[in-house]
Amino acid sequence: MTRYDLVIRGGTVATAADVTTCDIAVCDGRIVALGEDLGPAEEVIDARGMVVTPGGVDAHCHLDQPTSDGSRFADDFASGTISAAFGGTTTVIPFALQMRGQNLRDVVADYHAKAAGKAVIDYGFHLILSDLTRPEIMQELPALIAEGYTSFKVYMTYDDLKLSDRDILDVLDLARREGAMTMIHAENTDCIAWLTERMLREGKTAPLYHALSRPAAVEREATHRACTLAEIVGTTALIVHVSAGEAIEQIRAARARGLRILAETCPQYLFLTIDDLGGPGAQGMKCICSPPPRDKANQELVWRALADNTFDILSSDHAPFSFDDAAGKQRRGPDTPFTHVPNGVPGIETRMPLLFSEGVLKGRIGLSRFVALTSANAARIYGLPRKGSLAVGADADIVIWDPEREVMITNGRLHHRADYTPYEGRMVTGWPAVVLSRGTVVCRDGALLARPGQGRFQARSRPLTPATGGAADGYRGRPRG
Ligand code: DUC
Ligand code: ZN
Ligand code: ZN
Repeated sequence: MTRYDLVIRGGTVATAADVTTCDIAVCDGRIVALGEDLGPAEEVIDARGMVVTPGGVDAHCHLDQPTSDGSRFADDFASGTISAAFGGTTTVIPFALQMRGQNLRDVVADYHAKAAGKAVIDYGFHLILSDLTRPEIMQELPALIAEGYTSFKVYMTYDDLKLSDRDILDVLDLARREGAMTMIHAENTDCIAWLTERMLREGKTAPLYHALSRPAAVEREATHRACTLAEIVGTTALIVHVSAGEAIEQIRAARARGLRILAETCPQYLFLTIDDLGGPGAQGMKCICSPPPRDKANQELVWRALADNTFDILSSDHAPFSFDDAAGKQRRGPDTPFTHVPNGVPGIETRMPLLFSEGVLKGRIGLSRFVALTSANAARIYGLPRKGSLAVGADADIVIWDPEREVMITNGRLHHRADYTPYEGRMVTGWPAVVLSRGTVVCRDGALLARPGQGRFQARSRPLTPATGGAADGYRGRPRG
């Protein structure tokens, strides 16, 4: 009789396809059986009364990313991945940022050095392409894609990152030829610059004006343009951090025209609103991110699009800057104009618990949809076939949730290095009790059991369609000819 390394017994086991009650057996870091009364095993975890899901895949987060304005991201690959793990995420795909003038080989080498010896969970890298002026940049991309960097992000705004539409067409075309995925940050840069200048002339520098300088129309126009560029090239693209109903409409309209546009949203668009930017004194800076949180009506539209399969992925866009820090939000003190406040909110640890509590337990989405949004779809879209699933052969990246645990989110209980959470004081129900990465317990009941360096780089394959809203598995029948 097989003796397993581990059996997780009797949990409510949820995948993107279904929910059932069974045991899960693990050997050598992989799932080897699902069924009833599995055993014997070296270790048994009693999961009766618990919910068991694949470990989360956070496909949009910023760790140890260089900046060009003297601000500093609070998390490196140690604190960022520890925080992710405590929140149920077992794979992260942060960005390897190309600073202008850098060649991509150097970028990738830098990020491997940042992550190796630090990450407690598995990781891959998306490339941020900010400079295509030298022909070598585009020439080195096919080899990098073949080596497992199968996705890249392009920006339509930010002076030090943005590409022209023409450059984005080139990137999309290369992605089409090579089978890679392009992620697009869709905001109209000239509109933002024009509105910002007008606000500064009028002395409007408080955090709230950050949101007013980037209204939904700015995102709507850029989303339309991003879809159009993908249409012209005849390829797919993924619109990241969608925040507004008007942008959601563009995505639906593009799909109705037959385009394969994928879409991501983030907790800040489900749980924060523009009112959070208008808080007292400097507090509103804590919620400055781009695109900005919108009003209540837009928040509701984002929830609906999450439930009706418009969104494929929920990522954190974890971009942690401390509040009380000269290299963080208040770079020029409490009156720092919004134009000098680094953009981003921390959220790598709260992403899954917030959606579990307010999405699943409040009946807005089902458990399978939760799995699709937080792990399965990202695993397929970004080429991680062993992640995001509880099938035989998958990596044993598993979260055992205590679905009844009531937790007040406070910064003190989180593990990122930012000095605040935008969700301070919020009550949630359900929290990860045990988190496993490739069969090894990373966190159990609030204790970290992993050592830095345990996480492995994941060379990613080419994208597949998401588990919901398309052919899920890439199976095309028996190979012919
Ligand atoms: N917006 C981004 O595009 N990236 C990081 C954080 C943010 O708010
Ligand atoms: Zn972005
Ligand atoms: Zn981002």
